[in-house]
Amino acid sequence: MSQGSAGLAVKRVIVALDPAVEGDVEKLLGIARLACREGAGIKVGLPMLALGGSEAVSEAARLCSGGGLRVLDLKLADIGYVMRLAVESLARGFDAAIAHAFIGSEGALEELKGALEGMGVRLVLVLSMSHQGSAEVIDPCLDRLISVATRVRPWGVVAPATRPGVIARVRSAMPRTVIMSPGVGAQGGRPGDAICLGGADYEIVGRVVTRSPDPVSALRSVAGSIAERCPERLLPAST
Ligand code: NUP
Repeated sequence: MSQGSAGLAVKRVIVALDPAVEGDVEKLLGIARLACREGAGIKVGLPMLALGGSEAVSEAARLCSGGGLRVLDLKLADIGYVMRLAVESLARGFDAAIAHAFIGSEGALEELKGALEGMGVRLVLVLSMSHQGSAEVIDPCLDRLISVATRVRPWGVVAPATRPGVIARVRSAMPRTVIMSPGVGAQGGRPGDAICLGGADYEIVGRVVTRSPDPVSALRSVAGSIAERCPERLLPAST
């Protein structure tokens, strides 16, 4: 593995900042800075909102304003009007916001996309999830979810690092859409499976980095495994 491919690989790793208790919030905000400087960026969601409030959510985005992708993961699944209210108060300062594809376009995703566009925030749609229960309802509908996404034309989609075959299906149906893949490490996905086997653009890693006594080394180690497995896939991500 060359220094060059390790450097490119680390720019494909997004760190999920999910505090478990209120006392974690400050520590994770510290990791936000490093994840944006060293890695591809950060993802924050309901645990940060619940334990740190909307101030902590905005602070995470602010800490990364010098560079790095800032993804707001509320996995929105509501009517357009309500999602618009939610993103207008929470998504400022973020580069992208995640919603579920299964809610459909008319009255929901079209309106959300319009609201986000007005704020300069890009839409990311969940097409499949990393946990096993995704096989119960979501995965049997994958083709329909892809067809919703093809109509809505989000900037990115979420597909699971725990099932690279699903990512590969999404990649072949949506060759130019950014794919982000959670489930690496704590949920059993091997670092590199999503990018090297599935064709994802980014791997999302939470606990492996945030619960490590040495988050920088943990981040580099995930990147090192990706770089070792498929250096040829690591041209800079298109965005
Ligand atoms: O399918 C999904 N699975 C998943 O784990 C979609 C997600 N957005 N996530 C998120 O990725 C989850 O909310 C968490 O923030 C992160 C995974 O964290 P970890 O299992 O690496 O700690």
